[in-house]
Amino acid sequence: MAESFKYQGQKGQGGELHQTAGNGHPAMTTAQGCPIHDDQNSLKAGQRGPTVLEDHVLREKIFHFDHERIPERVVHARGFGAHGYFETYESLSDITSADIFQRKGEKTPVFTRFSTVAGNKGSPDLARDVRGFAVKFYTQQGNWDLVGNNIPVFFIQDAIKFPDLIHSAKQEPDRGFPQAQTAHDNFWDFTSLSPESTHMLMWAMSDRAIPRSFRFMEGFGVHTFKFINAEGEMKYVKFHWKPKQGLQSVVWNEALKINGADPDFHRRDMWNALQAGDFPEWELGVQVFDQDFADNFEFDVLDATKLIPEEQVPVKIVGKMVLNNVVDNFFAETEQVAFCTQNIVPGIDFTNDPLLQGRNFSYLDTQLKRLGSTNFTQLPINAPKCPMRHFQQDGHMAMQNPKGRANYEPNSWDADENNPRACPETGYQSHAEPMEGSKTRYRSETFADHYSQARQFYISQTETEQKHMRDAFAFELSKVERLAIRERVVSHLLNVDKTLAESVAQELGFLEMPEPAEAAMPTRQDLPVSDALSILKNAPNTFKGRKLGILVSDGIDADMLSNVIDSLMAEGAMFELVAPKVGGVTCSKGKHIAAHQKVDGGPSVLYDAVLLLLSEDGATSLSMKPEAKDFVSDAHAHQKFVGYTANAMPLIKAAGLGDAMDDGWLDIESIKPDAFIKQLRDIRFWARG
Ligand code: HDE
Repeated sequence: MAESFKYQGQKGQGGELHQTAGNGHPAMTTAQGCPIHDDQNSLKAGQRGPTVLEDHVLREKIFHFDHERIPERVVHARGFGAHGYFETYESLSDITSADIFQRKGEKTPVFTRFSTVAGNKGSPDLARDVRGFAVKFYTQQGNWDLVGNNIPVFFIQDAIKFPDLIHSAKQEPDRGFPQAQTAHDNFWDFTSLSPESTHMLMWAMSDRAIPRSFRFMEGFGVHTFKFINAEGEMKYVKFHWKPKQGLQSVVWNEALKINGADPDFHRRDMWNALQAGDFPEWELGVQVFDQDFADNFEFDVLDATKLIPEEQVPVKIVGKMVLNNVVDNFFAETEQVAFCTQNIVPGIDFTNDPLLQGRNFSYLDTQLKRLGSTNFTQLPINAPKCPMRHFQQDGHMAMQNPKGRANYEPNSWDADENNPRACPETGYQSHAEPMEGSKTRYRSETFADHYSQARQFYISQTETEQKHMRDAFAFELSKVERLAIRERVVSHLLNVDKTLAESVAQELGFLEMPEPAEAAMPTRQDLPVSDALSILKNAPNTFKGRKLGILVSDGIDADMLSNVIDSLMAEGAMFELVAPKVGGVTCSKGKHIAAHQKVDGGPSVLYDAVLLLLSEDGATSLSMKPEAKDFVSDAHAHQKFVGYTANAMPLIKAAGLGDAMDDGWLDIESIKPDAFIKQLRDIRFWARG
């Protein structure tokens, strides 16, 4: 099209004089720009007569509505995205020519989407599941997509098994349920018939699979990638994201209840943090190693079911990502963002990890299915922010249509901005890795050890975390109907850790123990504890970014409340007031304060700790309400710190906890609000057991 047309003699460029509704709002129009006279009544033959086919406004509106949905992602359907930037801490030019890692202090825009894997788009956030952690870096040499997870290993070693893995995890095909849960026969049947899954299952049954917030979890590139420097030298690299907020998870019974109380818990948390200006940050770390290390490492670095312990190859921090902006439109950005593992930039390369190789096909293919056109790359969220020019053309919804005559190469047309050429010096070059061998369908024997790192993960956890894992295995397997599948899982656990296997078997009520599964290789007993694998050993020691739920009633001490709030603000923490009525409460001195939640809409599972700030009358009246008793007893059961004053005793007693108050119960009148908030830095009172 020639220069865009400008209306003459009118305000602006778009004929706005015609396009106002006359009341400060712009005019509503059809998609063709025709102003609409009435958007609430269809065109009828007579006041009570039939609607006429001629009604172009109705037809266009309903037609567009009918086509609003696009296929949801086959995995990672439920996600939440945010904008931000990546800041490079130092030049890595000695190991990679990747443009993003050349200049200290440079900022590169990013878009990050977090997700669950198995559930459909409308499933609850707190499913026990792996979380996707996908980052699109809009670098000056093209988009680099680091499409990772919050767990550093994966269930399978070869991409050809992925459709089976996902079929087994999602709803069973005959009944269409269960939704967003691996606690069913098909999943445990498949994984227990695929011993390579054992290591990942340990992570999936750990608290990593029920994070408190996207803000409080790590991310991992999972595969081994390559860094290539300007001289063409190669080093291997594994990518890590470390949350500056610290690591934190919820407990399983809490997760089950959060899913009911607020199925949007994770996305709401991220939205609120971004809106409040509390921008989450992750540092990017790299584990860099050479061929010599790879050759001597106990496991194959191409095997995605294995990690390299940080104690063995330290994680070097090379930059940070800050998320600082919500999307303007969920569909346009979070839904239409198309991550592709094949989106790579000069200086970074793939390895022969057979899982990664398969992914490089899958992501491109899936975007075509989801977004309906090869031109999904032109959508603003997917388009590179650097100059981009090639001879690909046309197709559905082509919107970036170059001018000029040259659309092939080689050509002898003038050198201009529409006539690009390949760049032999600076263009992307694959690492020239020598290749040999017979074409074969074969699983390398270097992939055969399925249990040693599973064991290492288990022994690296604290006792509290190990108990959570045992309970998770027992919970999931209690939902498996076929005894033979339960037994098969336990037969693998026997190869991991005997006490783990026995305690799961006991919880499930086995009458006898199965034999250990036949192992391709014996489990190594010599792998050392790796503290980096535990969440609790890396506890945040801050209440910043966490939320206190304060149960209040009429007649409370306003000074005490404002002291608590001041201490919370100083810590950088958040709070909500939970009251019998959302309209709020009137304090002892007559001051009225609005509440954030009504008590049955603000259960204690939504908070990291709770405070019972009640008048005696308030506590007595709340002690009649089951939801108020649940508020207290759940907080206690989930090993949370509970702050209280003597006035709250009628409610505490009604919740049956009068004799259960341990050191995790803090009388804020005696210890004072400041000390109370400092105590909350421990996050949970695990000693409660
Ligand atoms: Fe994915 N994966 N995946 N995956 N994956 C998709 O792509 C696939 C794997 C991951 O927020 C799909 O756009 C195969 C590992 C994330 O939009 C699909 C294999 C890891 C996301 C796909 C894997 C991931 C996806 C579905 C085995 C961690 C969400 C929709 C070879 C390193 C990205 C889509 C977003 C999404 C295929 C294994 C992470 C079907 C074939 C390992 C974070 O293409």
